[in-house]
Amino acid sequence: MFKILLTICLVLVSVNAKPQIKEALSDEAEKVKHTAESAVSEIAGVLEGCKGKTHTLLDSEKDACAVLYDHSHCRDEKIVVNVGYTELSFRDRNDVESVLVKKGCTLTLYDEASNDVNKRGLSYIVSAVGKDAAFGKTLSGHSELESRAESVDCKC
Ligand SMILES: [Ca+2]
Ligand SMILES: [Ca+2]
Repeated sequence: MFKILLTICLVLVSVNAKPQIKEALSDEAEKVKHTAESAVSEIAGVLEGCKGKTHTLLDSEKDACAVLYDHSHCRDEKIVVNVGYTELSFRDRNDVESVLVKKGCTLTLYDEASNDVNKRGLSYIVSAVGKDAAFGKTLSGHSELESRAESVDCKC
């Protein structure tokens, strides 16, 4: 879309403008183009946020099992959970939007928190079993418990 507008703009400029104006406009267009390209690569960086993501604690701590993030694409870390069952603090509940699971481990997210597994409601599993690196996933929608998890169970 931007490129089309830019093209139209440049065509109009080249048809009508005097040489000096044409040059000035062309400089402006170059700047706008550069800004737009930076924005595009920044967005791409965010969207690829979980890809190839690592975490020092997942690499160094034997018990560290998964990282929970406040936002999509593994942005804004909330907590690192260890192997076993963890109830999220009230601050972190219904707020997790992406996760990074240590290679060889499996994270189960639950809609509710309860010592009784049958009372935890809907669950969603993110598995990094068979992966050769940590596996990140953006939770998307109701069934993947986007911003809904209140407890997690992590196994390796
Ligand atoms: Ca959030
Ligand atoms: Ca919930």
